[in-house]
Amino acid sequence: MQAVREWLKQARNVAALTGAGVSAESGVPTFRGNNGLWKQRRPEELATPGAFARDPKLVWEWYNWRRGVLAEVKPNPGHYALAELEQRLSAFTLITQNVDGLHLRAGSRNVLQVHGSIWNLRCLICEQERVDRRTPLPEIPPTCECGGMLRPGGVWFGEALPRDIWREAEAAARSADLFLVIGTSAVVYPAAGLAQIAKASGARVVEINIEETAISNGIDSFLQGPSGKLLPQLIA
Ligand code: BJW
Ligand code: ZN
Repeated sequence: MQAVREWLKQARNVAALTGAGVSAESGVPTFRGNNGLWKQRRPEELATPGAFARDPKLVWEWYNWRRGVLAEVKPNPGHYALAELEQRLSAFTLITQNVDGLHLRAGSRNVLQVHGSIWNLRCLICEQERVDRRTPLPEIPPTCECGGMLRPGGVWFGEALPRDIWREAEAAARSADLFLVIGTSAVVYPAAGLAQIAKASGARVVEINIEETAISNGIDSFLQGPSGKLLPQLIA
């Protein structure tokens, strides 16, 4: 921890990649943890265009449940520590795989939501996007004024990430001299590849997680523990 604090002090350009683990202490279930499985279904069975085409109501029930959970929770000290870090540093980019919006609620401003937002809905026919924060939604699946079915706005398996946001994320990974990887299993690409991009571009890579992950070997430091505890310690 002491060495990482020093690296943070020396760093001119810091980027962080967060995953579901950063919101776990707020009470948001992770995707691959023991409590992450909704009705025993893996995310690969629900977060795909094929699953939605087969059974839109089932996929919407999953999202309705998650939206309901999110309506009840608050950012935790880990989210607030990252917002504070942005205030202190001249260059800080927060790249998040999370669709929950908790970083924004904690006050982070330079946030790249590479997997979109759970509060955005998109029409399958006219492709118009809208924000809808109602929980539960009054109608499942919800429909657009044009009559088309609305889908959740997040990025599913097999879909491209939003192009401009992804470009910014890659650029942030390339220009960082310190790259933090927090609360992600680092198995979902291309987001997980940002750590390798940062490393190859010369950054120190530090991981914060309660357990080792797919990228823990070959990074500069692994801090084991909950991010809601370790992030406030790191910036203290
Ligand atoms: C704590 C903690 C605490 C707990 N403190 N830590 C084979 C090889 C490589 C890639 C592929 C492949 N086959 C297919 C692919 C591509 C695929 C992929 O990566 N698949 C792998 C699973 C194999 N990727 C894609 O399809 C992506 N698109 C793509 O590649 O497009 C190509 C393309 C180009 C051009 C045209 C068309 C296509 C898209 C991926 C989209 C992922 N979507 C989801 C759903 C988002 C919407 C929603 O939320 O509803 O994103 S799936 C889900 O996984 C979600 C998450 O963002 C993502 C990552 O999960 P995350 O955040 O890491 O969560 P967990 O649960 O896995 O981990 C939590 C971690 O926290 C754990 O490590 C815990 O230990 C830790 N933790 N408590 C700190 N208190
Ligand atoms: Zn429409």
